[in-house]
Amino acid sequence: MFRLQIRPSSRSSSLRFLVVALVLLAIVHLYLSLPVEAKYRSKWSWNSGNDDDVCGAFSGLERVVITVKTGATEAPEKLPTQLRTSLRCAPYVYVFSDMEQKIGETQIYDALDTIPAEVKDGNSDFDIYRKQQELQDPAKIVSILRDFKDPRRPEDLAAWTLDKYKNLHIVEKAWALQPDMDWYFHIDADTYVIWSSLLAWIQRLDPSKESFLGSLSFIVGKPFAHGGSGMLLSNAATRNFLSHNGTAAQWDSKMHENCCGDWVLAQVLHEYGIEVMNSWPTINGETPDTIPFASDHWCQPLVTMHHITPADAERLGNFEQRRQNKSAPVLYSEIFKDLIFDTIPDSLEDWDNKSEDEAVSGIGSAEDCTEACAHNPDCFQSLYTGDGCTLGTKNFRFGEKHKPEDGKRWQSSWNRTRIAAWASKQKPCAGATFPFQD
Ligand SMILES: *[C@@H]1O[C@H](CO)[C@@H](O)[C@H](O)[C@H]1NC(C)=O
Ligand SMILES: *[C@@H]1O[C@H](CO)[C@@H](O)[C@H](O)[C@H]1NC(C)=O
Ligand SMILES: *[C@@H]1O[C@H](CO)[C@@H](O)[C@H](O)[C@H]1NC(C)=O
Ligand SMILES: CC(=O)N[C@H]1CO[C@H](CO)[C@@H](O)[C@@H]1O
Repeated sequence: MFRLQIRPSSRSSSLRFLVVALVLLAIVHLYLSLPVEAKYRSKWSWNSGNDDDVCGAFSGLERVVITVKTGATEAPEKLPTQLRTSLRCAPYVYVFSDMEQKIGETQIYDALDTIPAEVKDGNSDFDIYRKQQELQDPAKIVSILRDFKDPRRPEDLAAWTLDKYKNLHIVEKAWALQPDMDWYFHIDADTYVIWSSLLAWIQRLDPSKESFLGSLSFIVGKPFAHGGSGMLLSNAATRNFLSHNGTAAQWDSKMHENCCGDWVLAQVLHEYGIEVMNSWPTINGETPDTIPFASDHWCQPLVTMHHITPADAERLGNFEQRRQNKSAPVLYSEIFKDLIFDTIPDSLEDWDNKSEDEAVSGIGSAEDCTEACAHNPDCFQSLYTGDGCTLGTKNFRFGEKHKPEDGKRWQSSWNRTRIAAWASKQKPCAGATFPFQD
C-alpha cells in the first residue's frame, strides 16, 4: 500500500502536481472522446495490462465485423454482458435494434428506420415499434413491453414478429458503416461467439469467394442458415448482395407474409446464386448445457452457442479467460472437460437431462431408473419423468431445469464414473479441422 502525499509546505511541488493532473485529465478526456474503433485499435497495439493480454493473443480481429441483432425489450438485459464477455476483443461491433438508443457507451442503431410509412402504417407487426417510440424510456419499454404479444398470433412475442424486418437491412447497414471488410458475422444478442475459434476459422477461409456459412435448417422444404446460431458472410457474398440495389427496401412490404428474417435472407442469397454452406456443428444452436457430447463432435471446433443467458455468458467468458492458450480454437471436448463435467452432479430433481435413447418399461421410481442405467453398460445418464424411464446411451449432456407437470417431477441422474471413463478413452484431438477450410 502506498499513499499519494502532497507536502503542504512546498508550494511549487503542489503546483507541479496540479499541472500534471490537468495534463492527465486532458489525455483521459481526449481518449474518451475517441470513436470506439480507435480505442480498440490502440488497445491491441499497446498490448499491456490484464484485459489487453486476452485480446493481444488474437490476430485477424481487424478483418471481421460483428452485427448483433436485438430489440429494445431485451437489449438492456443481454447486450452489456455480451459485449463484456464474448465480444470483448471485437473491434467492429454494430448493434441493430428496433429503436435507436445508447446503452452505456454503445450506440444502438434502428435497423427499421428506412422502412417506409406505407409498410408500417396499419401493419400490426409494427404496433410494438410505435409503442416503443411513444414510451422512449428504455426501462419502461422493458417492463411494459417485454411480454407484449403479437396481436395476430398471441403465442408469439410481438418483438419476435418485428424482428424479421431487420435482417436484410442489417446486411446493407453493416457494409455502409464498415465497408469492404473480409467477413460480416451476423449474430443475435443471445449468441456467444468464441473469438479464438472464429479467428482460426476465417484465417483458413478465402473472403474473395462468395461464402454464406451457417447452421443448415429448413422451412417449407427450403434451406436457410439459422440466424441465432450465427451467419457468416464473406466480403464477396456481401458485395454480391449489395450489387443488387435496394434489396432490403424491395422486401419490406413482403416481410409481413414471411415467417423469418434469416429464412428470407437465405432465399434472397439463393436468388443471387449463393447457397448456405452447412457449418454445423462448428456453428451451433445449443447452449453449453444442452450440447449432446459424443464421439462424432468430440474433436470438432466450436465457434458459436445460442440461447445464452447473461449468466451463461459470464461463465463462458471466465472459461475463455482461464485457458492456457487463449488463441487456440476451442474444441467440443475442451468445453466438456473444462466447463461442463464439474457441474454435473450424480442426480438432480426437476431437471431434464434429455436422456432419450432408450425407454425402459416397468420402472416406477427414479431410483429404479438410475438402477436400470447402472445395469446397462452403455448408459451415461437417465431420466425419470414420473411416467417412465429413459436412458441416454448415445451421448451425455447436462440439460436444463424442468418444472413439475401435473404433480410429476422430473429427475435426472448421471453416471459420472462412466462418463469420465469414456472421455479418458478418447484419442487426443489432433488440431482443429474447420468446415470448408482451404
Ligand atoms: C445500382 O446503382 C448504381 C449507382 O446508382 C448503378 O450504377 C448500378 O447500375 C445499379 N445496379 C443495378 C443492378 O441496378
Ligand atoms: C496456441 O495455439 C495456437 C493456435 O492453435 C498455436 O499456433 C500456438 O502454437 C499455441 N501456443 C502454444 C504456446 O502452445
Ligand atoms: C456407474 O458405472 C459403473 C461402471 O459401469 C458401475 O460400476 C456403477 O455401479 C455405476 N454407478 C451408478 C451410480 O450407477
Ligand atoms: C428434450 C428431450 O429430448 N427430452 C426428453 C427427455 O426424456 C423424456 C423421457 O421420456 C422424453 O420424453 C423427452 O423428449
